Amino acid sequence: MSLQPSVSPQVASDQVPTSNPKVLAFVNEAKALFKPDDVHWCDGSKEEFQAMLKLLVDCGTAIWLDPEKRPNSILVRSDPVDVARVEDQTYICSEKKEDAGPTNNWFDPAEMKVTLTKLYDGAMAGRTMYVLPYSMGPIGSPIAGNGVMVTDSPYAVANMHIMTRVGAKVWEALGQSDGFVRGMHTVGYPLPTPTSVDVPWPCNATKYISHFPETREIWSYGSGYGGNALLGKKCHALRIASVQARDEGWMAEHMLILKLTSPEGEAKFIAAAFPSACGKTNLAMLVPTIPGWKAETIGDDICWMKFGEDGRLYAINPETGFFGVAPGTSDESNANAMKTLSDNCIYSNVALTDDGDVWWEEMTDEPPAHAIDWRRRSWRPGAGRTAAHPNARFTAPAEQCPVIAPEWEDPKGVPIDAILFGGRRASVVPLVTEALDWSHGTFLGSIMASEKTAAAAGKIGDLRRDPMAMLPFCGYNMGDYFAHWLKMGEKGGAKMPKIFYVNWFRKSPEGKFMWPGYAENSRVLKWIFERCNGTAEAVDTPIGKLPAEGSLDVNGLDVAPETMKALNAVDAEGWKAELPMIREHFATFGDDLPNALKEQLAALERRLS
Ligand code: O2Y
Ligand code: MN
Repeated sequence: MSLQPSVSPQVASDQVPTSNPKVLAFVNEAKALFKPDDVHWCDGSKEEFQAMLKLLVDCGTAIWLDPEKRPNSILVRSDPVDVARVEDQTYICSEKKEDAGPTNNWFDPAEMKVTLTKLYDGAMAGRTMYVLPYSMGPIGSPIAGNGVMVTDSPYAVANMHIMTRVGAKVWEALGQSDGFVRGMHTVGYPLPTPTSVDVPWPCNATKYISHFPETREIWSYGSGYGGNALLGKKCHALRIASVQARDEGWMAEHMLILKLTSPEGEAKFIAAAFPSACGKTNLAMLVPTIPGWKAETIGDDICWMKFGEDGRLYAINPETGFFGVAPGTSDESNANAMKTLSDNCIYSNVALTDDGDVWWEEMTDEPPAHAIDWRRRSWRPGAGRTAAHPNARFTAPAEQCPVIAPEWEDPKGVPIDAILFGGRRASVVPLVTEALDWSHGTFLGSIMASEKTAAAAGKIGDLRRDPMAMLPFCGYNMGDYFAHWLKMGEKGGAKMPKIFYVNWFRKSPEGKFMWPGYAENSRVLKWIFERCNGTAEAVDTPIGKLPAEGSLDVNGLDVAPETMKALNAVDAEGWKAELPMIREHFATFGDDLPNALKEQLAALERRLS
C-alpha cells in the first residue's frame, strides 16, 4: 500500500458545547490517554460532513466519484487486512465470565483495560480526536439511547453522520445526565513526529473490539472498518443495548422493520431477524408482487422494542442510514436500495469504473469491460477474482430511500404485529411456520440456523446455529437472553406479536431453489398479515401452524402446485434427524438454558413420534 507524503490535514475546534461533567471527564481522560494533537467536538452539521469527505479525499483514503453519476459521494478503499467485523477479536468483558456465556469471547475487564491502556497510550499522536455525541433513535424518544464516542477516524465520523443522529440536540437531550454509552475508538496508527508518514488506510494488525457491559463502555482498537469502528451500530445498538434491554425490560434485536399495507389501507408492522447476509435489506425494501399491497421500510438491521402504555411492543429503528452489503444489490434484487444510492453516499471496497462510477458483482447483467478493483488494481471480467470485496459496503441515508415509511422517525415507535425468524435452509424447514405461542416462537428463534449455500440439496448440510441472528451480537450469556425473551412474553401476554419461522431458500432434490424469493416473499407476508387478523387458514402440525391449502396467495405465480405442496409440508424424518443436533446445540448453554426451551424440545419430539 502506497505511503502518503504528509501528515493528514486536521479539522480542529476548541469549542466545548456541553458542560456535562461526566462527558467532560470522559473526554479529558481520553485526551490524556490518546494524546491527540487536536480535539474536535462534532456538531453533526452538513458542513462538518462535507469537511470529513474532503479530508478523506485529501488524505488519499477516498476519491470523489463522478459528480454527474454519484453526486457528493466518495469511494474508500481499506487496507486488505481490515475489511470486516472481527469476531475472534471481539470481547465481552463482563465482571463474571459466566455472564458472557459460552458463545462470546470473555476477557477480564480489568486486565483488558490494562492491555488496551498500553495500546491506547499516545495512539492518536499526530491526529485529531473527534468527540461525537450521537443518539440511537429519534432524539427524545423513550425508546432511544445516547452515546458519546471519541475516535481518530474521519471515516468513522462521516459514517456515523449518516448512520446516527449527531450533534447539539444530543447534548441538549443528555443535559447533565450520566446516561450515555462511552465509546473509545482508535485506528492504532499514531504519527508521533512531524516527519511521520500517514497511509491511506491507517489501522493496526492488532485488533480489539471490547465491550464492558456493566459500565456501558466500548473500547475499540486497530480497525477502521464497519462495525468495528462505527460504534453506534453493532457495539452499542446490539451488544451493549442487549444488556441494557435485559436490565430494563425491553429488547434490542438484530431485525429489520417493515410496514405492510393491504389494499384496504390496513397497516401492520413486521420485524424480522435473519443471520448476516441473508437478505434483510432486500426484504426491508421489497416491492410486493400482489396487486394493491404496499411495503415500506422502517429499518434494515436493528430494532429496539419497548412496551407502550397499551401493553403492546413498540419498535424504533435506532439508525438513520443503511450500511448495506453492495455485492448482489441490483435493480432486480433491490431496486429501492439502488435508488437510495443516488447521492451523498460512502462506498467502501467496491470497484471503480473507468467513467468514475462504482460497480460490484451482480450490480449489472454485464460487468464493465474494465475497472479498478477494491485493491486499486486494474481488473477485467475473467480476472479470476472479484472486482469488489465480498463485504464491500454502501453507507446511504435512510431518508433517501423511496419507500421509507412516514413513521420511520416517530419517537413513540411502531406497534409490532409479527416477528419473523429465518435462515438459509436447503431442506427440512418449510416456507413459513407460525409458532404455537410466544414460548414456541422463542424456541424456533433459539434453534435458527443457516446452511452453507453449497450444502447438498435434500440432506442437512453444514449448519451454523445463530439464535435470533444474535450469535455475534448478544452482549451477555445467550441462555439468559433466551430467558429474557420468555420473560418478555410473560409480561406482554396476549398482546405480544405473533412469531413466524420463514425459509426462502429451500432446494429441490435437483439442487434448484423451489421458491422464487425476493419480491415474491410478499405472498408469505400477506399470509402472515392475514394470520394476524385471523382471516387466513392454517393447519396444526407437529412443528407449528402451516398454511392450509389455498390460503397462500399464488395467483400469477409460476410455481407448480406440487412444489407449493412440498414447500408447505412437514418433513417429519428431516425434523427427527435434526433433534440430536438441537440437543447438542442446547447443551452448549448447560444449566443456563431455560427449562421452557427444554420442554419445547421434548414436546416437539413427542409430537413428531
Ligand atoms: O462490520 C462490517 O463489516 C459489516 S457487519 C454488518 C453491517 C451492517 C449490517 N449488518 C452487519 C452484520 O454483520 O450483520
Ligand atoms: Mn446486521
